[in-house]
Amino acid sequence: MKLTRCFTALAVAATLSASFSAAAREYSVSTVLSDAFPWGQAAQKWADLVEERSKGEITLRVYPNAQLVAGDQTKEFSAMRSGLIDMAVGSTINWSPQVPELNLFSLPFLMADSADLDAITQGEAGKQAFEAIEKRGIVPLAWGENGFRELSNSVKPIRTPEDLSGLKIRVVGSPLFQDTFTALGANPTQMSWADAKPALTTGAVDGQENPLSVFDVARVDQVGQKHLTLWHYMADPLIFAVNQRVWKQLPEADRELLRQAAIDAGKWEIELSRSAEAKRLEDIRARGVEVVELTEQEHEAFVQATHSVQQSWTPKIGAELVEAARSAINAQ
Ligand code: X2X
Repeated sequence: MKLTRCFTALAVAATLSASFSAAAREYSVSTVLSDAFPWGQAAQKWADLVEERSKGEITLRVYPNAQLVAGDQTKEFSAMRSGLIDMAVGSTINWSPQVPELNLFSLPFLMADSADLDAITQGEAGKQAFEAIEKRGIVPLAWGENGFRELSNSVKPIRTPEDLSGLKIRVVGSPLFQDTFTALGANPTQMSWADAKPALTTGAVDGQENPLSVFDVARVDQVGQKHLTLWHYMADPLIFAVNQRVWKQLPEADRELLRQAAIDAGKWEIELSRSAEAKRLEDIRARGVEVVELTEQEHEAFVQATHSVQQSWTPKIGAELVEAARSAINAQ
C-alpha cells in the first residue's frame, strides 16, 4: 500500500516534470522586422538551426513587427528583461534607451564601412558592449546586422546639411537621433517603425533613414520617397540575446547549442545582407528613385556638422568604450 502510494506520487511527479520541461521548451523571440527582411531571416535561421540541432526539443517561435511590445520597439529590451519576452534579435538603436553604451553605433560618421563595424564588434569594444548588456540582466550571444543607414526624402536631393534645413525627418526613439538631425538643421520626429510608413504616406514627415534592405523590401519608394542620399552615417548591428532567468534555467549543453546557433545565424545573415546591397541599390534606382552619391568634400560637410554630437554623446556612452572603438578602427 505504502509502496503503491509512493509509486503513484513518483509517477505524478514524473508526468509533471515532463510536461513542465515540454512547455518550457518553447521560447518567444522578438524582432522588429519580419522574415521578408534580413533581420527577420536572421531570427528564423536561429530558430531553424536550434530546431535541427536539438532534434526538435527546443522551439524558438519568432514574433515579428515588435508585436510582443505592441509595436513599441524601444520597449523590447525592458520586456525581455522582465521576462515577458524570452529572447530577441534586436537592433542596438532600439535597446539604447536602456543600454546607453549601445549609442556607440549611432554616433554619426564614427564608422566608414563594414570593416570598421567588424573591427568594433569583433574586438575589445564589442566585448565591452556585450558586458554592458549583461550588466542589465540580458545575456547577449551573437551579432547580426541591420545595415548602414541611408537618408531618403520626398522633397529634394540632399547633398549638403543646408538641404536638410527644416525637413521633417522620422527618426527612431533614441534621443541621440534627435540631436543628430537637429545639428543638421532638420526637424526630427520620433516614432516607431509601425507608425513611420503611414506618416510617410500622408506626408506628416518628409523623410526617414534606414538601411537599403529596409528601403527596398518595405518599398519605401512607394510612399513618395523619391530621393535617397548614400551617406553611410551609421550602422545598427543586431544582437541575439536571451533573458537571464531563462538562460540560468537551461542546461549547459542547451546554452552552448543556443549560443553557437546564434553565432552561425548571425554570420549567415551578415553575409546575406552585405552580398545583396549592390543589387538592392540597382533595383531601387530602376524604380525611379534619384540616388545621390556624395563626393568626399560633400561627405565631410556632414561629418563637420554633426561633430558636436560625437562630443556630447561620448560621456553618455562611456569615454573608454568610444576610445576602444576608435582604436579598433584605427588599428586596421
Ligand atoms: O525603426 C527602424 O527604423 C528600424 C526598423 O530600422 C529599427 O528597428 C531600428
